[in-house]
Amino acid sequence: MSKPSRKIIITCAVTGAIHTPTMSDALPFRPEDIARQAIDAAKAGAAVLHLHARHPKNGAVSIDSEHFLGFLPEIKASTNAVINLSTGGSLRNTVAERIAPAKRFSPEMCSLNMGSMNFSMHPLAQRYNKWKFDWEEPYLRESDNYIFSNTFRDIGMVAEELGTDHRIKFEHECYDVGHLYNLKFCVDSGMFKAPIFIQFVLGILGGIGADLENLVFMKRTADKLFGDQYRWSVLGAGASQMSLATAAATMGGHVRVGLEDSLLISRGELAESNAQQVRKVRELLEGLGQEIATPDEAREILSLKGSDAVKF
Ligand code: KMH
Ligand code: ZN
Repeated sequence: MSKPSRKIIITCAVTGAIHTPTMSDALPFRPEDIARQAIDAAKAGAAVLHLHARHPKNGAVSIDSEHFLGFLPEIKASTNAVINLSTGGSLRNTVAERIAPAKRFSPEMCSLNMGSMNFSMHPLAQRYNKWKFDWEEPYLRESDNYIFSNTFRDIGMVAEELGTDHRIKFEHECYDVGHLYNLKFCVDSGMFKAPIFIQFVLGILGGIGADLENLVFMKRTADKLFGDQYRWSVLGAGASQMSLATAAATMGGHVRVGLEDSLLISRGELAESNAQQVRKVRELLEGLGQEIATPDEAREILSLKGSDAVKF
């Protein structure tokens, strides 16, 4: 069985690549706004900040290292939070292109998506008829025809170029039960060292649905495959965010919130910031008697290399 850690790591995923500026004024895309919201989220209790870049002018998703440079140094200077860079920030780019920022900045953590899949946001396009920027509607509509490609060869390359060469710890994004078996194959092949850190991703169109039975099934499968050699967290997309986070925490897991995964603070009500979501989940968990991990405690739980080993 996976060993429940005493303290709970809150990850905050600040902006992502799913939502677009029309959907919420709170979604940060200018570097100064990404930095401010990330710093506020850390102050509110997030030990890990999962970060994507955006084009500063129009919020289009970006994997350009220069765009990351617009906020990484400021966040590092103002917080002790663990920085986790996304390697999944674009459905249109190869994995080799997607890992370029992580190779340059060598953060403590990176996401690593554990399988190829449909990953579609096209139903979101129907909810809006006026857009802030021209790129948003086609970006969402065309996602019904993209494959989010993360082959075994891709995963092997990321393991070597980021894991081995840079000692980066992965947030293994598992969107379905098959992804846990992909991960098991990779662990058995010697690609990753224990404790591995699994993010159960529930509620993406293309992956497993966001409900408690599925979370229990994912966890039971991971227990069977990895025993006590893994730590885990849950990301519930959209309205399931807070209820699945609370369930995960009571089941011995860690939690992820943030505007990347949900724009809401409660059903039908937009969040005003990432920090508001962090404060809410923190209050829910502390109300249940749980303790929240500091960044240094998260480093210990996940066996991270430390913030002095990053390159930004
Ligand atoms: N956007 C989430 C559903 C990544 O950045 O690599 C998954 C994610 C992927 O965070
Ligand atoms: Zn992400």
